[in-house]
Amino acid sequence: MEHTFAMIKPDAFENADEICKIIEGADFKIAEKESLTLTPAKAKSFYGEHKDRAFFSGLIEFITSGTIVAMVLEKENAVVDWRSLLGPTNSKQAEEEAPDSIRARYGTDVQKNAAHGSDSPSAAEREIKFFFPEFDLTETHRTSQGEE
Ligand code: RTP
Ligand code: MG
Repeated sequence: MEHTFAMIKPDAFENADEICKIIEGADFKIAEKESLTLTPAKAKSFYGEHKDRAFFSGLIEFITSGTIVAMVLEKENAVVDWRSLLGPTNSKQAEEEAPDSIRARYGTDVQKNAAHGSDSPSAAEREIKFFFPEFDLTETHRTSQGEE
């Protein structure tokens, strides 16, 4: 069973419950879920790979502007399947190419794009540990958040 890291960004926080229903409807288990507001330091560390990009300061301002929901998703092929459910990075492009995707439905543009997904299994491991240091990646957590 594979795990990936998902984050609902501040622009879509008001739609978080609806997005979680879509995630579970697509056969993912939400193994961990936590709402929080990122500090600028934590946001810069999380998005460190983009530190030299022109959009970095705008990204940090956006991602720290409100509450986010950090989640661990569990499913066969979780990394690729979650990126596919998200759609293209740019929500405007997503509206054209993948109108049912989460970024098409809940995002606005190339920055305000509703949600994040790890882009590889190694990124997933790093990002899960970043938010949930105690999480056991070797275990299968068959129940959704709130159930036991
Ligand atoms: P993410 O990491 O959030 O899942 O998105 P991604 O892989 O599809 O895109 P990435 O290249 O990793 O970019 C990270 C986030 O930075 C913002 N961004 N702004 N203004 C811009 O041109 C621009 N480009 C990217 C987006 O919020 C993007 O998701
Ligand atoms: Mg990325």
